[in-house]
Amino acid sequence: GCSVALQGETALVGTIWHDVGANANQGAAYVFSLLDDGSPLTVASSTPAPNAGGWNREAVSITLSASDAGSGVSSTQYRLAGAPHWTTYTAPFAVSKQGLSTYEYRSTDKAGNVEAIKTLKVRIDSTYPLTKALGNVTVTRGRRATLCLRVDDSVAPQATVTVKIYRRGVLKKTLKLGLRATKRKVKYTGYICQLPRGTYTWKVYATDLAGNSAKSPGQKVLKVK
Ligand SMILES: [Ca+2]
Ligand SMILES: [Ca+2]
Repeated sequence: GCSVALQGETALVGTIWHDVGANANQGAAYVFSLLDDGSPLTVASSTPAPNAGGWNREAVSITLSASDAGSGVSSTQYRLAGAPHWTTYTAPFAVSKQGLSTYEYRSTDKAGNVEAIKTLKVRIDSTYPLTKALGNVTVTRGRRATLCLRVDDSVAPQATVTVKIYRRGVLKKTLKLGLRATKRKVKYTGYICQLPRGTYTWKVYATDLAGNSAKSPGQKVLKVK
């Protein structure tokens, strides 16, 4: 006898003619079972797509697309990571929870091969940060100023912070503080002040990881003497 390994979606029915005793050319039909030992492949995508840091500013729709080179996809399932039960995927589903949601998903083919579980992380932040300047500052020209500030955000653990210094509404200096942890005081001492003597206003701007910017920057007075 012989065995034949086939991968494919098309059933194969063969007719093999062979001699059986005196009755030459007696026919016998054989049905070959198709071999499928490959798992399906599922790809998850978010609409709208997240930004480069993996964040969305609004609810997203999750699409699971499955394919199988052998017997074909039987079902696709998903669940929140750690949840006891799988949900059968039938159509794109919405995620609107603020913060991080981790989903697991997988597909099964018609031969019973189960795909290894994959993970999808969805990060949503729809709120803008709040900024505070924590005190008026006095600095001698040519010396370091100490600027104390704070950024609060209900979701984002970090925000990109910028301080802008104005005189009578005219921007005189921009200080880029980069990514800073939210919900804690920031004491910035990196600015050597070369502004002319006088009274200024310093304002704190922040943009969270999803791209939401503070609406009304916190501000205090800066005196250069
Ligand atoms: Ca397969
Ligand atoms: Ca936020």
